[in-house]
Amino acid sequence: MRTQAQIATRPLDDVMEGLHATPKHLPYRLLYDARGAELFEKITFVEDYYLTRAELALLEAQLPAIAALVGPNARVIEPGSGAGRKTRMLLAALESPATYVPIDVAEDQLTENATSLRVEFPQLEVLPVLGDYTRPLSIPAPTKPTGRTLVFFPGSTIGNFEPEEARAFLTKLAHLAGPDAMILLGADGNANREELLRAYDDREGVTAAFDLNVLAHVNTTHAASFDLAKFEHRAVWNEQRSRIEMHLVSRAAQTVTVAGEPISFDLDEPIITEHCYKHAPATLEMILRSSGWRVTNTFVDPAHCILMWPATAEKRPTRGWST
Ligand code: AVI
Repeated sequence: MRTQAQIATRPLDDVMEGLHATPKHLPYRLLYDARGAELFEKITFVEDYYLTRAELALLEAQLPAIAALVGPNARVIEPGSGAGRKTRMLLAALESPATYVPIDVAEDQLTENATSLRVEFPQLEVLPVLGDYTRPLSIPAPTKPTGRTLVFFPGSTIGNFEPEEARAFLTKLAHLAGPDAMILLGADGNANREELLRAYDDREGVTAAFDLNVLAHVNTTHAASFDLAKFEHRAVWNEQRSRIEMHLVSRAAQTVTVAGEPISFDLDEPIITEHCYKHAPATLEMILRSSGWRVTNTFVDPAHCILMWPATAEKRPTRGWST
């Protein structure tokens, strides 16, 4: 009989590979299990996590301009749709949006969100896709004609990718979305160490709970023996790479079993669980351009350096995802 750990083949490989590496790391997507998705949603309301608040305000201010660029009957595709607060604002501002395709790994949230959007926007066709948007996916075709396709990718999630991965992902989105499509990309360009450390290690402890939950997740899915009390969440500003990192630091020299294998930790040894690049605006704009997107505008919140870019796709053949 196969064990639970053997069944989870791909994540197990990622986990073991990461835990044997130096420094140790875990794939960041593991943070977003059902509990993690809930905790992340809670983070977006935390006072110290300025990103969501600032982006919501920027989006609200720029929505009329965005709606004018997108035009009527749009098909909106949103990788990593989450709870959909920004989506609702966008859909309400667009002129008769036709189709909405949310893509997410959190099944309960995806289903609940789709159900409530169908009630809130009765004319909108909602076509949820359950899956990891960094992997090849099939996007359902709309059943009625639509106007422009808009890929909505706010929330600084692009910062969670390595720069080369970000380029590959944005290129894939350009292929998927087609020649006349648009993207609305939101990212945080803040490089203020103090603000970032506070945002990623908030005083309410929500980010710490979110980070530690990854160990509980690995305990269940990979038959591991992490004692959460023996690890501590830490936010670290990596100035050289211009990124904020989340570390889980071992409070003791200890050995943990993961899928039957012993993994040793020194006192103070970290596991890197997530990083978010805080690219300078010009850097991210260059990544967008080299991924097949023509930047049309840049909207900025100068107080926190939150940016949104509407950009238009250039024509390329489809690769990676299909419709
Ligand atoms: C989803 N992502 C953009 C968040 C970020 O800011 O990197 C995840 C997060 N991690 C800790 N707090 C928020």
